[in-house]
Amino acid sequence: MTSNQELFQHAQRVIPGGVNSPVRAFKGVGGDPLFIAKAQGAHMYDVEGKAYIDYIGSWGPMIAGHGNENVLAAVHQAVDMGLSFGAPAPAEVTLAQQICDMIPSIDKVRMVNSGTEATMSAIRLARGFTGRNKIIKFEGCYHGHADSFLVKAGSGVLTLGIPGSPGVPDAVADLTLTVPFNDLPALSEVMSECGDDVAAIIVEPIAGNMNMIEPLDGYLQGMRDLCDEHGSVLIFDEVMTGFRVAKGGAQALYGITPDLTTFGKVIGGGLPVGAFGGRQEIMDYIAPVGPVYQAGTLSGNPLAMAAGSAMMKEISSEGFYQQLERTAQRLTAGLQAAADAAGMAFSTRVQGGMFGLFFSQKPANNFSDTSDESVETYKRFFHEMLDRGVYLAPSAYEAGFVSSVHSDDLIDETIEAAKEAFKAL
Ligand code: KE4
Repeated sequence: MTSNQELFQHAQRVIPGGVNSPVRAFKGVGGDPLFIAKAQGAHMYDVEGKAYIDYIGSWGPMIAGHGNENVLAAVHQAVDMGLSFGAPAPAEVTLAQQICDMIPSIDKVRMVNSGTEATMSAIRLARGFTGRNKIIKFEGCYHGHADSFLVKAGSGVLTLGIPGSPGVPDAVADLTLTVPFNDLPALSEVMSECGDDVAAIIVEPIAGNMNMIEPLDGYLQGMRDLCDEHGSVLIFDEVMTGFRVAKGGAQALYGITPDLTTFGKVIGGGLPVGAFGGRQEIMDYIAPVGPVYQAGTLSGNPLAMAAGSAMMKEISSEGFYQQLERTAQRLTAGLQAAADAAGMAFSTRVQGGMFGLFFSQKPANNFSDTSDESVETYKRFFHEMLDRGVYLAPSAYEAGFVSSVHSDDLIDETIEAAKEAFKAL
């Protein structure tokens, strides 16, 4: 049996950092990553055979648990029909129709292969549709790794972007304005300065990449109003919140209609799928109907479409979200009670099957609210829980996820582990 350590040493020789996505490397919590051999239900099993109750769920897709029999059956059936055609296939139409039926703001949707592709394409579409170049994003929100998003707030009112990563040209970063999340006056000020040059405002309607931060009352409506006032496209990046916080996503939860929405994760059922969609007037600007080019060899891949379509059926089953919310609330209430009993400064947030854990008396409302001390405490908590067979997000800046197969017994087992972990901190 190859150990986690042996695998990690080999992986680092042939893959940068030994991982194919940075967060997996445990840099956010310290220590070395585990290599997962298999996953079933609410559990993952590392290559040394140790079981973990899984609260990342592949960062959101595994909302019906690992190895859901209906999703697997759909993929097995599709495998025998062919792996990829590079030509239209019925499954693409099925999934597109399901998304249009479930999300009222969407008339048409284009499939891609990742959340990054979805947000990158949505920004290009908004620029093509408006003829403008500037975009606005929010500090602490993550929209994938396209150049336009790897930008941090510059100084000054206009918060002109500066590259957030080597390799992002200044010329690109200059077009991205970054504003604090949940600060409507700051957004209004920027829009009053240059709103008529802003192609789009892109936002995670619930920010899940700086832990879990919900919009303050009126914030999203204010954003909607500013876009209407200046003719900018409002893009809800629901790659994480879509079909996760509610069946209709965050836009259903808050009753706000974006112009475009991006998806990923759940809609692929675990296979590589992203999508962007919105009202027909904008979506018909995309090639081949319109002039904005966007393409992909594996977009609409038949296996991925089969998995995604089966997943859409799964989450549409009676009572799916009521049970998911009950499970997540049982978890967060139990963790809060355990933390209180241990005298820990601790708070939580929960919506649908998504939750955030904060080592502070109250949850954060924006990126700057997160203290170094709370991050350090989270790191220790992560390892205390991992040692007890509970796999949380390996970063204090991530949200957590439950699935429909996280039973009450597994939630209670998690809470018992937390009682010991809090004492050990
Ligand atoms: P992908 O390109 O990783 O499929 O999606 C990018 C993306 C876009 N928008 C939002 C709101 C997202 O959360 C993401 C990706 N989420 C991270 C987890 N916070 C993926 C995990 C990773 O980077 O490995």
